[in-house]
Amino acid sequence: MYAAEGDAHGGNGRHISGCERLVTEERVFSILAMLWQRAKSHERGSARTINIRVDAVDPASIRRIPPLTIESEIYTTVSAARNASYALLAKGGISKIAVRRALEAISSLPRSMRGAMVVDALSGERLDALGERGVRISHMDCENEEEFAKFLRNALALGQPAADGGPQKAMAKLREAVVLASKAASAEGYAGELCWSDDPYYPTGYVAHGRVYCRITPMKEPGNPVGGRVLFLWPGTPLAETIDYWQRQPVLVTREFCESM
Ligand code: PML
Repeated sequence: MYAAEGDAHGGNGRHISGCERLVTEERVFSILAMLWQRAKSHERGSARTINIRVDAVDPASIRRIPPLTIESEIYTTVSAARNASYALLAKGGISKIAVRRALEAISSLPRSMRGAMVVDALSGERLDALGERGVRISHMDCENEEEFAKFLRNALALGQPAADGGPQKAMAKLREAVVLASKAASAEGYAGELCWSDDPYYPTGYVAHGRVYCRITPMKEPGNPVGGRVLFLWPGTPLAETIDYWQRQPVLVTREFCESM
């Protein structure tokens, strides 16, 4: 689902909400109602354009993957938090210049993109040619909702910044971000990710590298409505194949894998 304030096709409407689900057919109707509700009563406004696309997925084509391990770091200023992302991404081998270019690219966006920029993990060069649209990671969800929620609650207990608008909102944001980041990390050539929300009242962002998802607060000043996402790839990665995997491969993030790891 993609919901916007105005004309979502022309790109003129301000983004309100986006959501991806992968569910059994019996649940589709109730999920559609939930998506409608979410788009119409979002705290960013009531959407005037809502695109909901439903694709049938062959269960045999679904890839099951474990979630990333969640860590958390809290800083007192945005610059300290952003500086921390250099050290964290360096653990995954991502160069300083690539992180600097990614931080600059997100902070200088005039408005939030629908998808992610894909950037070379060493040179920091943007690799995709998808402009303002970027790459939208799609066709994923978590399996075993209750188990997954328990996993996320444990992670939130690591540190819940008050500025995030309460545990319910943080749970919802974390759920979606961990599912997306885990799928991103399961692609060939993936090196890491840097992201913060376009929600003006949600300053927590994250970096991911290897098998780690590290929440970092505050990645932006309160009230700032622009967020973004950069996916880092190792040089030589077959770009078209990796983007195709991110956009089309059905993936379920499965908590059980995590317990056996
Ligand atoms: C988004 O809203 O698009 C990004 C959410 C980042 C979530 C960070 C977290 O709470 O772990």
